[in-house]
Amino acid sequence: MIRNYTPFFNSATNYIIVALIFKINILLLKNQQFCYFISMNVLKRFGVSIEQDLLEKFDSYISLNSYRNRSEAIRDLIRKEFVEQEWSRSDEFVAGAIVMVYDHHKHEVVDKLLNIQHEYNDLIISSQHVHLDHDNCFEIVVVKGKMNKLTDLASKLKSIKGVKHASLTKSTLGKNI
Ligand code: NI
Repeated sequence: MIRNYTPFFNSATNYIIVALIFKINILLLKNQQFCYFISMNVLKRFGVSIEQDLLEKFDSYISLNSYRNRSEAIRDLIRKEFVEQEWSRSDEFVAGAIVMVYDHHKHEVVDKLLNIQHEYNDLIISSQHVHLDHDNCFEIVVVKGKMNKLTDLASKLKSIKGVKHASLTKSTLGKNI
């Protein structure tokens, strides 16, 4: 008995079917990614009830801060609240910047500032030093790490005699907002 055995990939029709299935799978995969991408960024609308007085104040705030519309201002306020929340949890990883002004002639201030920055070097991403005038220096230290360690570092820098001003700007790594 002669058996007419045809391997699966031996006919043109099978090639076309396999190619079509492959193409459909690729399209489905792309479509899923596309849907996922859209669902991550989709804008949702919701109604807000608010007292007229408060709304008028909010509208003044919007124009004062150059927002294009209320939605943009609300989004920013919500994100700001989330950043505040991150900074309220001591084990949260955050980012920020410490800004300082000091007189470099006074009380070995430069040595002390450098020693502390070396002590916390794992938190410091970069720093920039600007000579404001003959006496005054302006320094920005960009930091990233656990919230409690960043506040420790800022406090230590702030407390050095000769530092005229120091502030910590609290920002975020952006993953949770
Ligand atoms: Ni300087």
